[in-house]
Amino acid sequence: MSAAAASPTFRIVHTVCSHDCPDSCGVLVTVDSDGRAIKVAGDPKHPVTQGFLCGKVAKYLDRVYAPERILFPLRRKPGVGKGPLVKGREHEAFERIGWDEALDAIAARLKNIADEFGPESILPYSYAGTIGVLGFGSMDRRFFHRLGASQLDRTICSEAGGVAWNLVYGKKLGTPTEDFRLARLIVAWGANIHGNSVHLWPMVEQARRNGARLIVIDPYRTRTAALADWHIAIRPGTDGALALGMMHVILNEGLEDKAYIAEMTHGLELLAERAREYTPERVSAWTGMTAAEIEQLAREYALTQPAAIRLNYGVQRTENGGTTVRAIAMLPALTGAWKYRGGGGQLSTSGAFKWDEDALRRPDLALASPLGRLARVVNMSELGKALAEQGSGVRGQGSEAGEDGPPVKALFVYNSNPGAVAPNHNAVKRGLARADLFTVVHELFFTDTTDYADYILPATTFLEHTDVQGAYGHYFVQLSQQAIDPPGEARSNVWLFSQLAERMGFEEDCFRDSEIDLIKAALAIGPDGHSTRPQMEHVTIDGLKRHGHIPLAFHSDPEGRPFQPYLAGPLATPSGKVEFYSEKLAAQGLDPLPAFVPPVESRFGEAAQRYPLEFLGRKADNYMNSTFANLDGHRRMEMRTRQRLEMHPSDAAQRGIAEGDAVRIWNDRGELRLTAMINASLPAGVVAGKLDWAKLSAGGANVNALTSERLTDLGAGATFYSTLVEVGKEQG
Ligand SMILES: Nc1nc2c(c(=O)[nH]1)N[C@H]1C(S)=C(S)[C@@H](COP(=O)(O)OP(=O)(O)OC[C@H]3O[C@@H](n4cnc5c(=O)[nH]c(N)nc54)[C@H](O)[C@@H]3O)O[C@H]1N2
Ligand SMILES: Nc1nc2c(c(=O)[nH]1)N[C@H]1C(S)=C(S)[C@@H](COP(=O)(O)OP(=O)(O)OC[C@H]3O[C@@H](n4cnc5c(=O)[nH]c(N)nc54)[C@H](O)[C@@H]3O)O[C@H]1N2
Ligand code: SF4
Ligand SMILES: [Mo]
Repeated sequence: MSAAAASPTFRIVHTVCSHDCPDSCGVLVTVDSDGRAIKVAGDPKHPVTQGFLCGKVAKYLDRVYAPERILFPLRRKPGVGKGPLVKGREHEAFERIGWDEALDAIAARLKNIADEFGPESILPYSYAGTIGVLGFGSMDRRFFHRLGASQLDRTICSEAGGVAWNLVYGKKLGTPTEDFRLARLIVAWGANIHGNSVHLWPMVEQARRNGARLIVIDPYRTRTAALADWHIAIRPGTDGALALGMMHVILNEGLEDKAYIAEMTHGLELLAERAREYTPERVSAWTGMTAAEIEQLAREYALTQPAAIRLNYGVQRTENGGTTVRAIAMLPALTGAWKYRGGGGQLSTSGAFKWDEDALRRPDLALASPLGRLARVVNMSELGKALAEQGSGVRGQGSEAGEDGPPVKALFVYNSNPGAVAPNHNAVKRGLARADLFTVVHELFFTDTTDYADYILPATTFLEHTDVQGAYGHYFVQLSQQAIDPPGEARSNVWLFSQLAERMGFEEDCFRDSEIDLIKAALAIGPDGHSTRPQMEHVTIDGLKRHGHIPLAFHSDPEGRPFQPYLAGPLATPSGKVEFYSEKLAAQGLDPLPAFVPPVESRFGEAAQRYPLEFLGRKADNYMNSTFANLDGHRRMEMRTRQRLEMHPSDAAQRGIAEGDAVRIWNDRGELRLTAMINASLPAGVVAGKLDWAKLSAGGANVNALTSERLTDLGAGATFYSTLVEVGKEQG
């Protein structure tokens, strides 16, 4: 790279990987004199990126310059029905049109639909195709607020865990990623570090070189689990019981940190009374661990400091996921692990980034919409219900009118591939196939979702637009600068919604804001050029341009003190303390203390009589949810387990299934066809498959054909990992 930097014919541009990953890597893009990106590399100066990229993004130019990228606006040809298209031949269903024609036609159609059915009949659907602050939610939110479109409750990923963590600590902060290297014990609790946030791994390795142990709690033997000192293959959805069992042992044996508890926490006596119910013997019957193992884990956790728990979002994708995260989050407060640098825990660091969201998203524009108020809210994890035929299904909550509001008549998808990632795929598919539903999709590739679009608009990669970004796995603000021109007529999310606003006749100046204007709004840049947001007062646009990344203020304490969250109060909870007991939950009529309630869709539920196997439709190590799954190079890296159903030898034997057999997996919601792969490291009764594109899978269905729209106990999130199925050998 230094040779390239020295050469006048190359430029190196600082960008930020905007995929939905905790690591938010600084990415240096080398651009040649023709304006073509020729290399991507991890920023060696970024303390978390440390100069390397994950396997997915190391091959990023395969995605940027993929021959199958969508380069022009497209319109469905008259008479061509909506539904799965053959990969590589999607073009045949669409005709190329110009941007002007596309924008005019879409604006006109949205106006008609708003007039006839009310603007709430328009549903934006977006998630984390990009987690850049602008790309994720800025001009788009302004546009939909002003229009009066339904609001989307973005619950599909992290809501249960986020709500739970905030109930305990008030804010999503955690042990700095760099400090994990100082831990003596690391517990990866439903967190696939090696696959999903690989930049934590070097810290884990360094800690282990200094004698730390790594314990992984995951029903599936991930790469992380295979490398652990102790892999606990817990039964899905039973982690809450384990956390309560650990509390039982810790309190029983007096291993709690009385000083930290007295100074920093609220409700220990009540929690202790609750924890008494969770004897190791009871917890053993749920989790599949022995009572001795539960005791050993509790003792090792409480007696080793610094001890750090890496949670991430795996455990909260179960019906009881909110309470589970709440219970686990209490452990470092019980043992005082926060007091030791390198100890504590991390679910997410996102609470540290206080962007000026009101300035960026302008919810006040809803007052200028035909509704004159904020629109109703529709839960994205219930898309199937929201798109059900008129007169049925969930229509949404939160409308001031107190009614459900109109059926969804238009769906505007960007930053997401609901045709692959949303739960209850068959219900979603039925909705998307409705002839009366007007669907626009802003995308880079022909996905499971674009197959149902009336219009497809070409979108950009993070190399092709400017953005600013925080992270949910570190504490650095970063500027992502546009490195190359977008190919063809691809355009960014900001550009698209600014243009659409103009066609709709929205006259507010804010719709003409440039990317830099929006970045200034997000940072609330003051008259002296500095951000006025907490912990970002030292951040300037020039500084970002110069350095690429800037640590948040508390992370780089001027007196050199390392950042340790929850060391001193008051916290942002109602009591100002770490809350073992939550008056807030009590006021909502909910259990103020954590308790273990087995998921309905688990071996402990009634449905297990018909569907006795617990199914985990997991993420792929070499894709990003459904992103990259269409690229040959990435698919090759997934070869070993792609289109496989992994099952325990005893479950296979009971069904006469052998390695390599074609199997059918089904429940009331759908079915799936995969190839059996025997895996003795899974708990008996648990089977596992992987998220892929439906249209690239046998039978045109992916794992979400089996998952349900049931919601989590807190946060109304998706419950991908609470799914029961039966499996049989394919005949003939
Ligand atoms: N390579 C890659 N990286 C990614 C992603 C990707 O798809 N691929 N996705 C990104 C996104 S969107 C997110 S949210 C993060 C998420 O990162 P993680 O939080 O790590 O999320 P998951 O992979 O969903 O779940 C982690 C692990 O939880 C396990 N698990 C499932 N049920 C249970 C349970 O009941 N108890 C316990 N203890 N474990 C359980 C799964 O087997 C899985 O290995 O990763 C991001 N990074
Ligand atoms: N069975 C099962 N289902 C799951 C999960 C699971 O573990 N198992 N994980 C869940 C989780 S944690 C999450 S976060 C969701 C993720 O769901 P999504 O957020 O939908 O994630 P992706 O599958 O990555 O799809 C993002 C899409 O956005 C597009 N995109 C990228 N950048 C841009 C851009 O700048 N503009 C526009 N307009 N589009 C862009 C990409 O090409 C891609 O097709 O999936 C959930 N679904
Ligand atoms: S996906 Fe994650 S690990 Fe990979 S480059 Fe992007 S931020 Fe880094
Ligand atoms: Mo996610």
